[in-house]
Amino acid sequence: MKLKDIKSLLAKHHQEHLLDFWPELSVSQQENLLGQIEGLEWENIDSWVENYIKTEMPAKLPEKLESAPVYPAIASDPKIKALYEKAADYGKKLISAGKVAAFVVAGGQGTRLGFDGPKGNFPASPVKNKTLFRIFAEIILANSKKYNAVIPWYIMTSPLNHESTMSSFEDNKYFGLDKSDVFFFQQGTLPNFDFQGRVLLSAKDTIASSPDGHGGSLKALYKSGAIADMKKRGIEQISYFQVDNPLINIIDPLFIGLHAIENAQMSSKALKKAGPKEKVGNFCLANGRVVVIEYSDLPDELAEKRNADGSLFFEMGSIAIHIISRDFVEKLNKKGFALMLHRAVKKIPYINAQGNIVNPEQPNGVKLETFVFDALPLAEKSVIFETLRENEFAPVKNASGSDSPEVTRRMMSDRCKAWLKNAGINTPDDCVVEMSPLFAVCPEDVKMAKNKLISIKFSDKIYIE
Ligand code: UD2
Repeated sequence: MKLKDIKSLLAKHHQEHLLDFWPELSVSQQENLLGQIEGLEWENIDSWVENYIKTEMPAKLPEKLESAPVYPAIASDPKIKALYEKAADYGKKLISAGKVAAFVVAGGQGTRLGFDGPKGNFPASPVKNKTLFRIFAEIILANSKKYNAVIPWYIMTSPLNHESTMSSFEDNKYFGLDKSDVFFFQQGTLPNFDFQGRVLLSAKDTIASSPDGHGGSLKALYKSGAIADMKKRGIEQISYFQVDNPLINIIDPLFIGLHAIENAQMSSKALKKAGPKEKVGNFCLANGRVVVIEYSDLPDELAEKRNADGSLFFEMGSIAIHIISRDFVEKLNKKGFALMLHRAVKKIPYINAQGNIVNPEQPNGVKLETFVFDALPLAEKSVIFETLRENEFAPVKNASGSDSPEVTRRMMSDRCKAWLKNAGINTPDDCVVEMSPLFAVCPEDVKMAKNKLISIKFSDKIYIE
């Protein structure tokens, strides 16, 4: 585009200030800025400004929200039991046939934890201080060995941490994985705005922007060639998880099989919320489709609503674990789709009219992002499968208190102890246990290896490998 055309485009959308420092820029800086301006979604900017930036639109809730049907964690009904057996067998077949990939979204900033660098580098395990990335890599490696199949791992980063994430894999020799089975790609970004709807500059030649949320993964998977790579490898199902949860069972045959048998396009794991306002999304049903309403968007009266037996009406929380069919992602992208935007008011460093960098002490603008669970209602079929918190959810989010490293480490150790107990081995209360995923990824693995455990003397800290 010529400069003249750019100027009229900016004028049309009230963003002329983006060229305020034009005369001061070098030719390469000018080119850089023009490229960024051309890359903005101009067809959407005015509606974003009207609908998300200038005013805080209350979240639009569907008119009628019902609670969503959930497959229970523990099957007591014989029919469900039989279905679970069939599903687990089918899941194992898919994994063994190399049809399942792992996918972690790791593009977030992790500001709450106060950890410098990619969150995946956070040392999370209770005895060996293994990083989150190492734990996930070992879970994937262990399952590849168990099922004698390649399980490729797709890792979404963002411009904030792409290089540093790649280097931590390089520096650690891919944590034992085959480099050719690890695929990195970056998510997209969205511009940041001030409250008047003006796109902010973070430098005289740079538009302030931030990652477009984990919902951006559905487009980035396609754009990056990850979906094409999966297709080439024969991958049918994608196991989606977040970078903060080391208790994740990345390759769960039962969940994978249930999703596939039910012909679902996008399925979710859920757990019973710790209380009406736990900070997780709420599974609901609207117009026959599964939707997740984020905790902050669910009005108190609905969050507190109870069934006759006293249980919460919306009792199932989303823990951001999904199986997504490759085909679903491909179709969405081929026909075109847009997830709704969510607005976050933030302190955003910017260049003021005098050309100085300002680090605001109060929120001064809006960041926009999309959430992956907003794709659930786009799926014709979606399975929700309950899991138990102690088995599968111990995210590292805050430096202290709930969802802190301390809680995560305790839960990791407690799960190992529960698996040992299940195999008939009791451990002292004050003993901290860590198991290498290469030793066990599920209680049955521990039972099978029981002979190796008999001679272990449990001291205050023990690592089983
Ligand atoms: C998320 C869910 C919440 C619940 C909880 C479980 C949202 C809005 N809420 O809360 O319902 O399931 O997790 O732990 O998602 N990420 C990216 N790119 C981005 C933004 C995030 O890759 O642009 C990744 C990030 O690296 C992390 C994950 O998404 O792996 C979750 O991000 P978060 O920490 O912002 O989500 P949180 O804890 O608010």
